[in-house]
Amino acid sequence: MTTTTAPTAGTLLSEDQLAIAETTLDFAREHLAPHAVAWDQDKHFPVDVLRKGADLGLGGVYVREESGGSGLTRADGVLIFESLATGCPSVAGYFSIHNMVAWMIDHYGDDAQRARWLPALCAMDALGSYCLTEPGAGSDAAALRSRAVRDGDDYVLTGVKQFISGAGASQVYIVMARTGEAGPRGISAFVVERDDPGLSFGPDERKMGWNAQPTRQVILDGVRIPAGRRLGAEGDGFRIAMNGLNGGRLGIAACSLGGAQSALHRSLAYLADREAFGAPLLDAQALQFTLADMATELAAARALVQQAADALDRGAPQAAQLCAMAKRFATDTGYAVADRALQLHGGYGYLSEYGIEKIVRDLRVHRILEGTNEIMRLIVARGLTGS
Ligand code: FAD
Ligand code: 2MC
Repeated sequence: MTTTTAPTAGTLLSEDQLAIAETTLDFAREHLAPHAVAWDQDKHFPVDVLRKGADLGLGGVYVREESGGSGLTRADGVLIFESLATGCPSVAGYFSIHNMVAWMIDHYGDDAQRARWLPALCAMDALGSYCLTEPGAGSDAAALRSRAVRDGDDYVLTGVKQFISGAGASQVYIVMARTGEAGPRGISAFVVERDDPGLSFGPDERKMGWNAQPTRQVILDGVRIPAGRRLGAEGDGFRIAMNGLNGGRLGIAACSLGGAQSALHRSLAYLADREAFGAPLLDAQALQFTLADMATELAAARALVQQAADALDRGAPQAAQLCAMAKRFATDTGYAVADRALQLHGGYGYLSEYGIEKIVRDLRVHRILEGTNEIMRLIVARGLTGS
């Protein structure tokens, strides 16, 4: 059964983009979807499958080709992350975070930094994590308290980072830490490696969803790193972190589209097969209208995500606002669509083996991480009011 809504439904897609989406959809169908429920139940982080994805260029999606990446655009990236999420939103979400880290090193790093980390990141022989949130500073990220103190040719980092995706499994950690005054301008970005003495991890958090990847504290206890591990200038760390998140938010938005798209497809197949009152449930117009609304809302969200990706590619001044709009709208819409898919499956939607409740649980956190949807509204409102 085909639907008019899918990652490939955008009318403005080029031949290359259609090929990218098809290749990634095939990867998701073959390597992610068949295992997604088991990985969720076993809390298994499929690092071997991530490396298979890297063979297709998924480890450095928007790392420049001269740096060893795929050199694709954000508009390509959202197709990729939506396609991956049709197989497993949790694994797709991790791919998106890893790519945010790789892009930040390519974009803000110097030649030595790119040479040190990007080959392994692009091959996904090394995984990346992004460390902004702290126990006392989530939405108000500029209030972070981790410190990096200059000591000769080194920095010494001390603090705790909370909720870090991939922590423990990743080799490369971009850590935002305070080097100066209070507020956003006193923050710098650093690359910490897993083997650096003084780095340790909290226990893997027990979560509602996103179980196919670890979430742990990253604990920095006097981690001494050479000054050459600083990304960009002192005091630039908050800007670097925010610019990374603009693209990251699009990745999460796209993952919501993919998860919801999969839930919609499954609902169509289920209702065609399921009989009640002497006919397939798909014949009931009330349910057809529900499906029509789900497809329409996904198409609208996809259009906004693609518009925001295009704005980011062009460096448009309103790109950050559009990324926030897209993240807010696509993650709320994706969650609502997945929840309706669960309802359409009746009691079976509530059972783990159908995979629908897992999509709902995975998509719930997209409304929280990479900036809550309240913070997305704050960003949009500041853009509107000029505050
Ligand atoms: P708080 O900031 O305490 O917010 C609590 C509530 O208040 C929220 O509803 C929030 O929207 C609301 N609120 C706060 N301020 C305002 C305001 N001004 N106006 C209106 N409402 C407001 N972080 C990383 O750095 N790296 C990661 O890899 C990472 N991965 C994560 C993975 C998971 C599974 C989870 C759950 C979180 C992850 N995070 C990560 C952290 C995530 O980004 C934060 O949880 C999020 O930014 C919110 O911060 P908080 O949890 O401290 O909530
Ligand atoms: N893009 C580019 N620059 C940005 C930006 C963005 N999206 N957001 C802020 N900035 C700049 C801003 O322009 C300003 O620059 P300048 O000093 O040159 O004027 C600077 O950053 C400080 O910004 P604000 O004055 O707006 O800072 P404030 O503290 O008032 O608010 C806020 C910033 C709330 C927008 C920011 O703290 C935020 O986005 N919070 C949410 C935190 C978040 O998203 N965490 C996600 C963690 S990662 C994760 O969850 C994963 C799963 C990986």
